[in-house]
Amino acid sequence: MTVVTRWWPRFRGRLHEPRTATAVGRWLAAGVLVCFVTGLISHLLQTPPGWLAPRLPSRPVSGYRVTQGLHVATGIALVPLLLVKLWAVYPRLFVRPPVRSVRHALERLSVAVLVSAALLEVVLGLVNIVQWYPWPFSFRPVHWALAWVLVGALLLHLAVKAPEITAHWRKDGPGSRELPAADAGDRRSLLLGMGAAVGTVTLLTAGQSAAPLRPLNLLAPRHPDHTEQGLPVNRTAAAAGVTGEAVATDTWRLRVDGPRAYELSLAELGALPSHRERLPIACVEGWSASARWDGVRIRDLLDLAGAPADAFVRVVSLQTRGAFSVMEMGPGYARDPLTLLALRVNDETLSANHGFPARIIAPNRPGVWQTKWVTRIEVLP
Ligand SMILES: Nc1nc2c(c(=O)[nH]1)N[C@H]1C(S)=C(S)[C@@H](COP(=O)(O)O)O[C@H]1N2
Ligand SMILES: [Mo]
Repeated sequence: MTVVTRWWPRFRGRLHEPRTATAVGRWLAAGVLVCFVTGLISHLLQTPPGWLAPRLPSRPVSGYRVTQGLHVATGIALVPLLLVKLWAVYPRLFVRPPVRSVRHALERLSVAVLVSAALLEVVLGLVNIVQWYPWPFSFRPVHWALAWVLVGALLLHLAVKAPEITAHWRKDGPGSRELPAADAGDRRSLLLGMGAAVGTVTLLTAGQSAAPLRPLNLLAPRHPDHTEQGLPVNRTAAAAGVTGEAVATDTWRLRVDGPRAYELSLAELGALPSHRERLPIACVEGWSASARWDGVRIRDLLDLAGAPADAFVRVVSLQTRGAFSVMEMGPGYARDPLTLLALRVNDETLSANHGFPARIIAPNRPGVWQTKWVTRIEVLP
C-alpha cells in the first residue's frame, strides 16, 4: 500500500459548506448594511455637499449620537462575524486547481477584494476609535473610499453566489439534501457561539454612547463619565496651543462680523439672555455624553449683528495647532433655539480643556463641529 503524502492542506466538510456560509453571511451582510448607511449619514453630516448643507436637519437632537453609536457598535460586531465567516470559507482558499477558467479567476479576484476591503475597513475603524493614527494617510477619505469598494465587492459577491444563497437560505432548502444531517447540531452551536460573541462585545462597548449600558462598558476605549466636568476631553487646550493669555478673562473678546459688526467682553456676553439646554456631544470616534449647557443663543448673537435669516456662519477658534479651528454651519443649526455659545457646562464655568471661555454646542451635529475656544463668528455673504 502506498501512502500519498501531500504538502498542501486538505479539508473535508464539517461546516465548511454553503449552508454555514449563507447562515453566517446574512448576519454579516446586515451588519455591513447598517455600518454603511450610518457611515454615509456621518459623512454627509460632517462634510455635506453644497446642495445639502443648507438642508441638514438639527433634529432629532440626538440623531447623530444614535447613528454614530450604531455605526461604531456594528463595526465592532463585524469582528466576530467576519472571523466566523472566514473560518467557514477558508478551505476555498486552497481549492485545486487554483484557477479553472477566466470566470473562476475573476470570481476569486472579487472575493480577494471583498475580504481585503472588509478586513482593512474594520481594522481602520477600530484603530480610529482608540484615537491611534499610525498611518501617514488621513483616516476619513480612506475609510470612505474603502466603504464603496467593500459594498461594490459585496454586491458582486451576492450576485455571483445568488444560486447557492437561495438553495441554502433555509435550513431545509433545496441545497440541504447534499449536506450531512449530522452537522445540523454543530452548525446551530456555531451560530449560537457567534451570536453570544456579538452580544458580548456589544454589551461591553456600547455604553460608550448608550447611557443605560454605562456600567457594562468595560472594553470600549472611552468611558464618557471618566473625565473633566462629566465629559471626556478629546483635545486639551495645551494640545490645541491655546495659552492662558489668549483666553484671559479681561482681554478675551468675542467678535461678531456681519452687517452690524460688534465685539463683546466676557462680562458683556455673560449679561445677555442665557439659556439652559441638555445636549450631547457625539464624537465621530464613537463616544457620546450628554451635559447641561448654559449660554447665549447663536441666533440672538446673529440678530444683534443684523444677519439675514438664511445666512451661513463661520466660527473661528483661538486654537493655533491641529484641525477643527474653523467651523461653518448652515441656518438650520445657527437659527435653532437650542444652538448655544456655551459658557458653562454642568453648572460650572467651562474648563480650559472644554473650551473656556466659550464653545459651540448644537443639536444633531458631529462632535468635531462643537468648536471650543471660540473668538469670532462671521456672517457669510
Ligand atoms: N477648537 C476645537 N474644538 C473642538 C475640537 C478641536 O480639536 N478644536 N475637537 C472637537 C471634537 S473632535 C470633539 S468630540 C469635541 C469634544 O469635546 P470635549 O473635549 O469638550 O468633550 O470637541 C470638538 N471641538
Ligand atoms: Mo470628536
